[in-house]
Amino acid sequence: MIRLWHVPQSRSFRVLWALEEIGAPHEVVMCSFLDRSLRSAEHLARSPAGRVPAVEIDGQAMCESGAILLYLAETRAPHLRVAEGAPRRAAFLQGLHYAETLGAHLANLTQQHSVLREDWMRSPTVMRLEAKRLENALGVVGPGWVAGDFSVADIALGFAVWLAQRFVGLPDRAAAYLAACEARAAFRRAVVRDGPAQIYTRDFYPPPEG
Ligand SMILES: N[C@@H](CCC(=O)N[C@@H](CS)C(=O)NCC(=O)O)C(=O)O
Repeated sequence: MIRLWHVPQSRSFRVLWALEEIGAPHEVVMCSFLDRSLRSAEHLARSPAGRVPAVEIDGQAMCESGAILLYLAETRAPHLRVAEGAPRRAAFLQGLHYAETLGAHLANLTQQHSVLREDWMRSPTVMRLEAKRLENALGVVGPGWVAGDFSVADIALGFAVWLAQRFVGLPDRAAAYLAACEARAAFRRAVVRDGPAQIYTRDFYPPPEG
């Protein structure tokens, strides 16, 4: 049995979506950023930085979403990855990791807009800069799947684009890519299972004027 520690709207959505694509038996442990549960000794043993996703899988603990996606594909869904030596391998790896180029901007924007509660804690400069950098980074995304066929790289990247629309207007190609992700039944099932909003309470967080 696979066990996933999950917080709604976080990177653990990637694993939830992958599990829906694969149809692997699993259990979801719903967690919260609002209590101290991710800082418990038990959780830190699974995820030393106290984050999600964390999984127990095949008798091991894993806590990096990209690594979990790749491991799931390798062990349970070879059709969702491009094998070593295959022609689209480079594109596959590139897409899987490019998701975290977007992820870095998304994490900064989330911290500025949502985690920091008081205006005086926030930096309008950082908010504008990160939104611009995110917009630029989205310019190369889509409209087709990363490596020809749908793969776990699209789960990593699709999640990032899904979040990005909360902070910037998506370029047309990225919007078409997101629409293709949202059309997948497994994505829609994962959205239903994601749980009540915990991080984002607004659809759009515009950069401050200036
Ligand atoms: N590189 C990790 C990052 C995991 C991560 O930062 N998760 C965030 C949610 S998206 C988290 O748990 N944050 C809680 C915290 O920083 O305390 C991955 O891709 O899984």
